[in-house]
Amino acid sequence: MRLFHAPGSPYARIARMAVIELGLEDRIAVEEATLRDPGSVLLPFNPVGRVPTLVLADGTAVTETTPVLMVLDSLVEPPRRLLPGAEAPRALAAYGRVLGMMDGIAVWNRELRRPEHERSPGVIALERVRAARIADALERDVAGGGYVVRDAGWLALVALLGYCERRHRAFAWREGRPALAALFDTAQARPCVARTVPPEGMGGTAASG
Ligand SMILES: N[C@@H](CCC(=O)N[C@@H](CS)C(=O)NCC(=O)O)C(=O)O
Repeated sequence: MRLFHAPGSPYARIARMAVIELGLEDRIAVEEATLRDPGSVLLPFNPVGRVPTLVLADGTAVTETTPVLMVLDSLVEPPRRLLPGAEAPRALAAYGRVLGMMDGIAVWNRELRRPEHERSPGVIALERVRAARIADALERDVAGGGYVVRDAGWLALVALLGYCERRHRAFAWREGRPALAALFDTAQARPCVARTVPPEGMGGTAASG
């Protein structure tokens, strides 16, 4: 199996971290793909052209982070799975909350990558408020004992904060959020985190996500 990623993509980082956490490195080749590039190695497999994309042995290309995690989970014996099931709605809510913030940050970051005269101040303002609102909720969640289990929600949270830390500096996410900062800083020692740190930058180049 082949997992296509881009080094700067927080979504693809979740899948890359999952491969390491689940001990699947000998079964899945992790390969870099360019994005928004008509010559990308990814496009013959996946017309969507987004990462993460997991290409199975029979050529099936699974796109979108959550379906990719579902397949990865299926490759290991329970109880090692990362995605919470419907029987764990709080864990599902925690994962969804982080994905929602990631989507908003991605929109905000995309605006900032446009030439200044093409940016939408309204979109930026909305996403700035959304990000702060969710980050405040996450701070309360973490301070209250949430995001302790290393499941999909934890992986997504670390990938999200790592993206803000290195590729979306417009958002001062640490300010007033000591519990989130402590979780993120502690997580850096974990091999799945240490080995997938995104490059610094704004994102948006064909290769980087
Ligand atoms: N909803 C998708 C989002 C994935 C995504 O947006 N990936 C970005 C990189 S961060 C991408 O591949 N962008 C390329 C493009 O939009 O063409 C998921 O959950 O995987």
